[in-house]
Amino acid sequence: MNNGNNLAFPPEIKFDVAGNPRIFNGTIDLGAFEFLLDPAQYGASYRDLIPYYINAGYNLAFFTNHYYSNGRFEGRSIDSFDEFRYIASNAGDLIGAFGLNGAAATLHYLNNGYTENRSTTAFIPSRYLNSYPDLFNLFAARSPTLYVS
Ligand SMILES: [Ca+2]
Repeated sequence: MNNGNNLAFPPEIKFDVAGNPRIFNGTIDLGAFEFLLDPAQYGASYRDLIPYYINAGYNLAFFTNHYYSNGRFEGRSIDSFDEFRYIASNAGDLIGAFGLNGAAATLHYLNNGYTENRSTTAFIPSRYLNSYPDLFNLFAARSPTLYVS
């Protein structure tokens, strides 16, 4: 508590997820709710929001503002974007460019991949596992409901 930087948060956001004042005793409280929101992950999760982010000059604060002013009331998830599936779905160039850097890949989707109409779901994990018996036996046996399609 009281460890946040007031300048790092948009001033129009005055309440946290629970509806409590974000600035208390003069300093923003860094509660669990604030730690959870990654504006890039939130934004990449919702294609309908990305055009507004672009119109806002590729400003990630748009997503933060949207979540606190609208998204949380609409029941939107803070992160349903699978950045590694995005990388695998564009394996031709993105594996080489990003490897396992999911944060960079997420920004790539927001800043380029969306307008380039890149797929986020072309890679089908269950199909991949079913193609390789050794992988299937290793992973699917552990979580059959996850991997058997
Ligand atoms: Ca994610």
